[in-house]
Amino acid sequence: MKLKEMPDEELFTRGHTACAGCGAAIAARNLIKVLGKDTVVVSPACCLLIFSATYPLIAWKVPYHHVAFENTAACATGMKRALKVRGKDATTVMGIAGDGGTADIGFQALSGAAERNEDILYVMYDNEAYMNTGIQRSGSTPFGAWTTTTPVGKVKSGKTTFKKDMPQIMMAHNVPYVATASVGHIQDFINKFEKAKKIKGFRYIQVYTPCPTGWRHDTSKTIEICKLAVDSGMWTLYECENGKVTINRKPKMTPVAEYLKPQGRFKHMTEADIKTLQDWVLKKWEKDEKLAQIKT
Ligand SMILES: Cc1ncc(C[n+]2csc(CCOP(=O)(O)OP(=O)(O)O)c2C)c(N)n1
Ligand SMILES: [Mg+2]
Repeated sequence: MKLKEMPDEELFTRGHTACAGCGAAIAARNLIKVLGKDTVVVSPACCLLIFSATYPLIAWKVPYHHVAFENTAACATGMKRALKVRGKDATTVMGIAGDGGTADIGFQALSGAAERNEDILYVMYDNEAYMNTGIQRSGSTPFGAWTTTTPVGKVKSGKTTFKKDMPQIMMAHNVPYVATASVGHIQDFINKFEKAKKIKGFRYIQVYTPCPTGWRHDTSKTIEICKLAVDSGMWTLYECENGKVTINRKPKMTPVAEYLKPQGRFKHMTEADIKTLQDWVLKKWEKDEKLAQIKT
């Protein structure tokens, strides 16, 4: 489906309370248009819950289930199996959680569901920290980033370890579909959700969703930052279909410093810190590119 062919009807409606410039809200609005009405959403505590589904108000026009922080993938599994028993196998069941609820706290349920090849779509929207509770670092926070639990001080400044490579961890589960997407590359985003909707078995999409509040950037710069993330190689747009990896957009290898500049969370970083991150990006790209060369 081309962007201009997207239905006008909104299934994630106005009236939600996301911050201006919130990448997660852009993701929710677009992905549910692609998945359509016959979708059940399963989601734990995260910003998305707080801004779109706090009783008695809800922005979703499809069934929405709030579950515990640890068990999104397990609950989505149960939901899908129950629907199947009732003859509603065509319904898409989507678990959607933040990076904290996916890469850290919900990981064991996620890994189990993936290994069993449950017939669900799991979406991690990646704003690179626990935002809803006040910007704490997660396994998905990048090197150098300030968060309230990786403060800037005299001894250490920002996160001292690197971002967990969740897409490749998910690929190692040998599931039918793993992809990364970004709200700044909407056509690619649409293509991936369309594809994921049609595939049977476990599907995982990790979406890059800037957070102006936590990343300390201007609310008008969300999409610009998405482009810089992909151009610099900080975020690889790729997909893995039954083990075959395709790179969807080759990074221009714009210096990572350009990506860091508009974001207050990186402003304390020294030249040495930036070099450490730049070296990591180059290595990461080398690894991603090699994956795409593997013949299946
Ligand atoms: C077991 C458990 N631990 C902690 C919390 C508190 N909590 C709710 S949301 C949240 C942060 C969520 O972070 P993330 O999953 O990245 O989503 P975001 O808020 O960034 O959108 C935390 C720690 C909880 N609800 N349940
Ligand atoms: Mg988060």
